[in-house]
Formats: sequence, C-alpha cells, structure tokens
Amino acid sequence: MPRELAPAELAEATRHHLVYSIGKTPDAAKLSDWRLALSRAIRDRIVDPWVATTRHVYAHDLKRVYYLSMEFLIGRLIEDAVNNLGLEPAAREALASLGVDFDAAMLDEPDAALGNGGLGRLAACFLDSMSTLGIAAHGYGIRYDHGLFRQSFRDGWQIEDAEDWLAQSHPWEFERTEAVWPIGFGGEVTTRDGRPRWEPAETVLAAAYDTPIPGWQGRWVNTLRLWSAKPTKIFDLEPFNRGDYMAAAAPAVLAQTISRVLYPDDTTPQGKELRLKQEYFFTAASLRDLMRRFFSDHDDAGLLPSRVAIQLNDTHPAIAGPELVRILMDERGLGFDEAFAIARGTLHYTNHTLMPEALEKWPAELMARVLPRHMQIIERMDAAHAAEMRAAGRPRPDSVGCIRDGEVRMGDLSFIAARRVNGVSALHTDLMRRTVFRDLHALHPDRIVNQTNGVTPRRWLRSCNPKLSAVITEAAGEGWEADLDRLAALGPLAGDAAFRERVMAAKQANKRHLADWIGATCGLTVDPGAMFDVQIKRIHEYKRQLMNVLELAALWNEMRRDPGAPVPPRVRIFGGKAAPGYAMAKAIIKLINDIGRTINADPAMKGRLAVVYPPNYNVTMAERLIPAADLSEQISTAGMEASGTGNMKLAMNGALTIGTMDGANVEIHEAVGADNIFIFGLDAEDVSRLRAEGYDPGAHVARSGRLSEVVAQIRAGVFSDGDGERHRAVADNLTGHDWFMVAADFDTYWDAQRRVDAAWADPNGWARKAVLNIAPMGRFSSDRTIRGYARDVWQVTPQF
Ligand code: GL2
Repeated sequence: MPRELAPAELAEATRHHLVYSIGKTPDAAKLSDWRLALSRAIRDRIVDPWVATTRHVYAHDLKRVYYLSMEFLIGRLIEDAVNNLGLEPAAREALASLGVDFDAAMLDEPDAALGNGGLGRLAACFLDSMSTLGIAAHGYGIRYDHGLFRQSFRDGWQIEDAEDWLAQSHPWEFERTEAVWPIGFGGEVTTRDGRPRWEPAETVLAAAYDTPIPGWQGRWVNTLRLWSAKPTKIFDLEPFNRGDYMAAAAPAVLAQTISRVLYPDDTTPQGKELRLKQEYFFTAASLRDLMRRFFSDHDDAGLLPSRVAIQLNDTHPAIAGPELVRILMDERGLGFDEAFAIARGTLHYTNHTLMPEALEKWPAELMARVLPRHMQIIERMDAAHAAEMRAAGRPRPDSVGCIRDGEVRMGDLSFIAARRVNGVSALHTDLMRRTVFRDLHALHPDRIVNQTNGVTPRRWLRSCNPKLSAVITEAAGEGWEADLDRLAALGPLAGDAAFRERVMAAKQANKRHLADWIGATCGLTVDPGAMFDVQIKRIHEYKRQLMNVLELAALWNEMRRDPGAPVPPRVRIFGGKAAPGYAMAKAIIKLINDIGRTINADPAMKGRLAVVYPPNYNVTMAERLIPAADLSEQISTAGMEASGTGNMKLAMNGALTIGTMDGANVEIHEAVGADNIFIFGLDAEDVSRLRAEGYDPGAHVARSGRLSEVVAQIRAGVFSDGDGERHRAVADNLTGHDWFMVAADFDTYWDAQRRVDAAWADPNGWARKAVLNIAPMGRFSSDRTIRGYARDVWQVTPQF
C-alpha cells in the first residue's frame, strides 16, 4: 500500500499540476482542469508501485499473462484509482479546500467506452482482479479514437452520434514512442534463402499507449497497452508541393482509419475488411511486443509455454495462432511442427456466445488477400490437425475444419490452436460441449473447461454503493472488498430486523438519489417508495426487452380495468443501446418509448406505474442504477445468454432477480436459493425441443388473452397515435416468427411478475430475500474467476 496521503499534500500536488501540467491558474480553472490536475496528482502515486511491480516480475521471472481483447469497457479511471488507492477521503477534503466539488469532479471524466457490453466490461473487471491478486498481466487492445456511439432519442427513435472521449487529454495514459511496430497487410509471399517471406503491400504503425491498472490498495500495478494506428509517413511531400493537399494526406488518413472507431456491433462480424484489419493490427502488434519481452531474457522459444499464457477474448484475436506460428517460423527459423506445438501450449480461447452468427467467419478470398502468409499457415495448421486426428485413430468429421465452404472459421481455428478453451458459465460450457463444439470436444475431451464470469466488487459494490458498503463493513469487518466470500457473514443476519433495516435504508437512500437524477435528466417524477424494476443491457431480441414491455402494457391494461387492484407501485427502468444496423432492436426501442409515453401520460397511473428509459446507457449510468434497483430483469431466451454479468452486479447490490434458467442465472439461483429468486419459463432443453417440434408463435399468442390484447392494441396504433403501421414489423415478427419465443414464455413471465408483486407486499420478507441475495455473492467476484483461470488455464500463481 502506498504511503498515506494527507489531504493538504494532495491539495498541494493538485494545485501544482493545475499550474505546471495543465497550464492554468486556480482563478481561471474550470472543473475539468481541476479534475485533470487531480488525476495527475493521483497518477503520480501509481507510478512507483507500477515500477516496483515491473521490477518484481522481472526479478522473479514470473510467468506472464497477456489478455488480448478488442474491447475494454473501462469507464472512468479516476474512480478506480481513487477507490483502489483508498484516496477518497483525502481527495474529497483536498478538493473542498480548493473550492471544488469532489463528486462533480469524479463525474466529469468521460467514460472510456472502448467496448460494447458484457464482453468488454468483463475484460475491465479482469484487469482489476489480475492487479488485485498480483498476477503479472498485460491487457492488450485498441485505442479507438471513438468508443461506442452516444445514444439519444428523437421522437423515441434511437439516434447515434460519434463519441469523443479523447476530446480532452486523457490523463491516465503514457505514450510510448519507443514501442512502435510496423504492421503489414496484403502483398505477397516470396521465398528467400529457402524461407517464406511475406512482403506486405501496405504498412501502418502500431503505437503504444500505456495505462497503469492499480489493484486493490495499490499493491500491484499492471499495464493496459492500447494500440493506435499511425501512418508510416506523416504525409507525401511530392503531392503537397504540387498543392494537392488531399492526396498528400490520403495515406495518413487511411492508416488512421484502423483505430478510428469501435465496431458498434457485438454479435455479427461487420465491416468485413476493416474489421479484419483491426483484429490483425492489434493482435500482431501485441504478439510482437510480448515476443520482444520474452526474447529479451530467454533464448529458447521452446520455453514460451512455460513463461507466457495468452488469452484470446473471443475469436477477435484468433489470428494470434497463425501469427505466432509465422513469427516462430519466418522470423525465428523454427520448423512448422515445433512452431505449432509452441503456439498450442501458449494460447487459450474464451468463447462468449453460442449464437452462430457471432462465431466469426471470413471469406477465404479476403483472408488470402489481406493476410496471404497467414492463409497459408492456417491451411497448414488445419491439415496438421486433420493428420494428427487420423493418426490417433479419430478422423475428423466434415463438420470440423478451419476452412469450409470458402470461409475461414475462426471458432475452429481458435479451438485447434488453443491449450484450453473455456465457456463463461456452467450452462454455457455444457452447451458448448454439446452444440457448437460438439465434434471438436469429442476429439479433445479435456480441452474445454468452465470459468464462470465474475465482476469486480471494488467498482460494482464498494465504489458505486458506498452506503451499502458501510453496512457490509459493519457486519463483515474491513477488507471484504478483496475477499468477497466474507459477505457470507450477512447470511445469518437476514433474520435480524435491525440489520435488514440498515440494508434497506441504504437502498432507499440510493433510490432517492436516483429519483432526483431521473427528475433532473428525464423530467419525470418517480416515487422512491415504488419498486424500481430494472433491465439494463444491449438491446437484442434474445434479451427480450420486448417481452418486458409487452408485459408492461398488459399490466397497464389490467390496472385500468381494475383500478382498485392491489398492484404495488412500480417504476420500470430500461437502459441500453441497439447496434445501429440492427433494425429490429431499434424498432423495439421505439416501441418501449411509445408504450412508456402512453403509460406516463395516463393520469390514472400517477404514482402507480411509470416507465423510464434514460438515453445513452453506459458504465457510469450503470453505477447509478444498480445500487437503486429492487428487481433485476434477466429474461433472455434460455440457452442464448452465455453468462450475463449485470445479473451478478444487481444481485450483489441487493436486487432480486426475475429470470429464466439461462447463463449464470442458473448459478445465481443455486447460490441464493429458490425462495429468493423468481424463475420462470422454458429452459434451454425446452427451447430446443420446441424449435425441433415446430414452434407456432401465433398459437401461443392466441392462447394468451393478455398478450393477444396487447398485440391487437399495437396493431391498432394505441401506442402510436393511431398509426397501426408503425410497429407492424415487431407485431408480425412476434406472431409469425418469434425465434426467441417471447410468446411461449409470456404467460409464465406474467405469473412470475405477480409473484414479485406478492413478495413486495411483504417488506420484511423482501428485505430478507435481498440480504440473502447479497450474502452468497462471493462466488461472483471476478477474483474468484481469475483464480480459476490462473489455476486451470494459465498455470500461474497469484502473488497475493
Ligand atoms: C457476451 C455474452 O453475451 C454475455 O452473456 C457474457 O456475459 C459476456 C461476457 O462473457 O459476453 N458475449 C458477447 O459477445 N457480448 C457479451 O456480453 N457482447
């Protein structure tokens, strides 16, 4: 733990940075200047332990973990730094002495939204845990100029605008001008001195920017290294001198395009060639970087698997397999067999979704054109794998292979190039073995392992929910933030009325705070005494926000029919973005907003039912909503949500889950017990059976009076100013196709919601359930997950 810092000392350091790093005087400084100055002052506190960590790793030659991910949804780093270094009291006092509002300064930092959703946020939680546990790790990714788009609503439709997190200087990073790698694309493969030689047609530079990642109490500091694309030449002098400035700048513009934007789509391979280039760009730069580090103190490439573990976060960095083989063969002179064996001892692959459209595939023609040498190596790896299987008496079925039907299959490539392949929840891993990877699993029965996801309790409990954290500290003692199993101490207190009251008082305070924010930002008055019912995640058909809003409309119908019915007041809150190209998800957003507007405008619903959908859901908004949630909606079609992590964050903060037996809900159900969760609907086997039998959504709609009524209202334009056409695509899809089985689950969802109502009517019982949700959450700390990876996948020993 770094030396204690007195508020006066931090205030002085902040003032110093304001003047000498930011170039402003206190009288002229704006909030963002103060925030940048404070960030610099805090960053100074991280550098010494960062250097010490690096020295320790070198001195002990610790095995290193490299986490390669296209996405790191890290949010505001000032919060992690203040929180993990225990600086909040000092920083609060220091800023107060300078006349600056600490909370406003914290919120002033723009979210680094370098990810889409769960996959990217998981990577951020893992960074925090790897530093907290003392694992020698680097995160490697892309320093996108523009992170995930900014969402607003116009007439209830989603509008996207470019996000601009780098508009102000980013105070946490260090540019490393010495760490620059040329990355090639295209061209051809020739032979020189008997060795294949790739001569790319086009080259860009990958320039490194390092962000230190301090763990809990700042004992260990790892590095997140993000790559930015730069041109090899700033501009072409010849056209410039001719006065053709556009032509002079063109090569630079093209190069910079590679790290310009994050693809706002996390389920389908997009933008083809540029996306493939992005993937190769950061993977190749990362491999060169880590291989340089490895060879700086080892001569024997054969040692790589014992010194280095590389984790591929989904298939996006899957080109790491052929790239590593290429480096070992073409640059280090190893034979193919040896190179392939080394790669297969070093690489590991995490699968994050079973949706077939998300397992990346590239046209073989594109791969051969952009990465000709890699295409040769992929063919060779694939042939070697087939030969190996034949020799072992287990010939491959036709369903296996990296190149099939003119496409390169990154899922198969990742699998055959990896030492371990893991799923992200028990159910998901089981389904991986039985469905998408069934044949590969039969060939390699030991390769697939499970590592259920987790979330960092430092950010998702301690920092976002200080009130509940204080109650937990009273019950479990100091230090639970790095030892979350200690929450178990809360279990026996569920029966203690005074304790329950303290937990619920924290919840109530958080709800009041959120209600104020909703009033200020959405112009809606909501009652903090109502149940806050929250569904926050990317908008996707499989996540079934549609089912939620249809039930909401049905509830409205019921409440209007029977105004005296004892329905507890609810505020239903949505948060989430739809991929810009995903028309159905955008149509669902519009429907939510239309139904919400209709309900909110009904005077009879005042104080009884309200709908809130604040635009631009992001990490910071999640930190507001989660501590204030009573009910957590986790209602995906069973078998579709690989794990979910919002489900964990919400339960950890005392929200009760209404959900299907999907992803990590299954394990949450097991942990909290059937009495403390509202499970409903088809399970994964029911879903596949029903699909196989021939699912008829129209029949389900017809059988459900409530659902039919809502569908008829949608078609009649009840929610759309009489315009029956507006939501036709959604209604037609529901009655005619409904791949995600909203109609089949609707009635059991309705029933589960009424069980929720009944439970809410008993405040003591609800509070007890809330405590019994928090108590077993140690299991969903990302520290537990990372210990699992360390032991079962990477074979490294955490230092703490
Ligand atoms: C996801 C899964 O959909 C989600 O269930 C899982 O929790 C996360 C992290 O493992 O990964 N896969 C994916 O592509 N995104 C996810 O959130 N974006």
